[in-house]
Amino acid sequence: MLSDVDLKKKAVGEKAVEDIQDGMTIGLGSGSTVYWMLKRLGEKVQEGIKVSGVPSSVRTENWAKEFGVPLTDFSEVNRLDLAIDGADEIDPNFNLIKGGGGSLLREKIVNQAADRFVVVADESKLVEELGAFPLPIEVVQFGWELTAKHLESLGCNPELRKKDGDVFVTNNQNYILDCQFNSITEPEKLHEEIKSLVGVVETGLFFNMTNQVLIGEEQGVKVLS
Ligand code: ABF
Repeated sequence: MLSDVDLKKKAVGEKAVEDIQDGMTIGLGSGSTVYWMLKRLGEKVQEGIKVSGVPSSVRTENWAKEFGVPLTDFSEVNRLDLAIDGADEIDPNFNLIKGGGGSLLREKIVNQAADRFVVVADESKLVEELGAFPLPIEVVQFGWELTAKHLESLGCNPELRKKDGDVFVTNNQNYILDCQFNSITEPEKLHEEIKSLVGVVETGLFFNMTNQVLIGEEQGVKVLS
């Protein structure tokens, strides 16, 4: 039995597939809403649509294989027609916090390679201002303690992400520091400040990238563009 939130994720993930045309190359995002997009896309492949996707995480790659979505990579394509991905927070200017699932680096690479980037989310992800969700920052393992100290000077309290009691390691063999900023009024400025710190690989701040947001809500799917 699917929960109300899962039903909203399913509806919005499936809705996003309606934009996918025969012959497209697709950026395949990560997360539980994208799961439903992949499941529906697999059904369309069964019905005969020809697509190929670049996965933004190993988990997405495994789901795509499970659902029969053909895969490609950046050795074969250098542009994507459309990327579809989830988010942890979405502000009114379509600035995003992403990375709750630990895949932010590949997500940003994939989403930036797309001509159109569509975010799929349940209504709980809509916020007036970014920051309540701790900002995920991918850092190299070497000297992460020093990188955390530098981040503290920017006004957050970095937490090394753990999973099942062990330190979480990303698909790129890096660590994630989750940084609670509470209020992020200038995402681009904060992103640049963080990226200037040696040891930082990428931040979970996504701006000037999102073309459309599909929101799953009680009444159905709302399209924000
Ligand atoms: C992914 O979607 C991540 O960036 C993010 O953590 C996740 C959250 O979305 P969902 O609620 O669909 O799991 O892209």
